[in-house]
Amino acid sequence: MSRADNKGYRFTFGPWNVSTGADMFGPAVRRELPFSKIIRLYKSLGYDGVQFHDDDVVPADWGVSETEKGVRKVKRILDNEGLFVEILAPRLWEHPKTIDGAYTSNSPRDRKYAIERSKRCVDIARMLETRNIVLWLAREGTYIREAKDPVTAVGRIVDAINALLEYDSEIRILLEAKPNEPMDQSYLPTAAHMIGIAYRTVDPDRVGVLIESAHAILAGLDPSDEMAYAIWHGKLWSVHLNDQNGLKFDEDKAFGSVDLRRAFNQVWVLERAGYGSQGECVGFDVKPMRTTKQADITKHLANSRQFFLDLVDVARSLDNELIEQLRKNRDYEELERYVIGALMGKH
Ligand code: XUL
Ligand code: MN
Repeated sequence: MSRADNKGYRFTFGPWNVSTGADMFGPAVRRELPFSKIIRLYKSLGYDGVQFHDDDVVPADWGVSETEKGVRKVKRILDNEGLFVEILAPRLWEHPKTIDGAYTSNSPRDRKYAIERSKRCVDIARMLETRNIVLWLAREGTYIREAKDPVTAVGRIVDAINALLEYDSEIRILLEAKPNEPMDQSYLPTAAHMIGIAYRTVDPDRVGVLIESAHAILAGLDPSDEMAYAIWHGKLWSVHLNDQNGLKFDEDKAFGSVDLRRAFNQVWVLERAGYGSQGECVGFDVKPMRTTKQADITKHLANSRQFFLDLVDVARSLDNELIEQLRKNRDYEELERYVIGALMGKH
């Protein structure tokens, strides 16, 4: 599929998005596809690049030379498929040493582990030729407020980001906010919190955000306004598009599958901002339904991309002069009819 089929956008997803359906209440319902098979699906699904966690590439406990060898092997597979790597993220929430958080753990030994593991993630990223490190601060928060000192915690997160910026002068940090899950409350629960600390790091120009639709919705915010806020700061460097049906666990539903108008507004804000012109990718973070059969394990990815492209068509079909006129006349009833009509294919 060419860039024209993708309407100028570059699409990415991570191997974890081809999931087996295991959840808190039950085991896998689909076979796990080996990495070599997942990688071969990308191009046929119309995707251009891959998002990785560090241990999607090589196991976290491998030594230096083993790691280098393993990463080179993955790079070869990617090159053969014509795929680039968009982002690398250290999976800091599964290790026994990150039970009480990573950068904000109360244990100095565990905080040290988290920084060392993140530096190793930077090394893997550089070998895979990406400068983009995503930090989803999964366990940086508390189950009970009294468990950690919240002021110290913010400082510790900034110190960790600084350590990575100083470790490699080329990398960029993309902070991914999520207000809860797995924690009861996360520190830095929204993109705006993240952008706030970005300016207090040693190199603010290398710290931005990745905004996930569902995470913004879980914070009670509209994802398109969150994206607009980051765009204004010049800090929207990636997105994880998906959808979410109300305030519950992070559902990672197919993009546009719950609220089409909310999805349209995300596409529209990205379109108007020329998102992608600086190399930014349209990433998805979506799960198949648990009921999905093995043969359909990638349908949610095909659908999410298609819904995005169809909404690009809607955005491009709008009469901007008419919209400005309706805004000027404060005729928002007519503006609503016009937008809903466009979404229903009426003009
Ligand atoms: C978790 C989530 C992560 C990040 C990458 O909710 O979204 O998969 O996107 O670590
Ligand atoms: Mn995500």
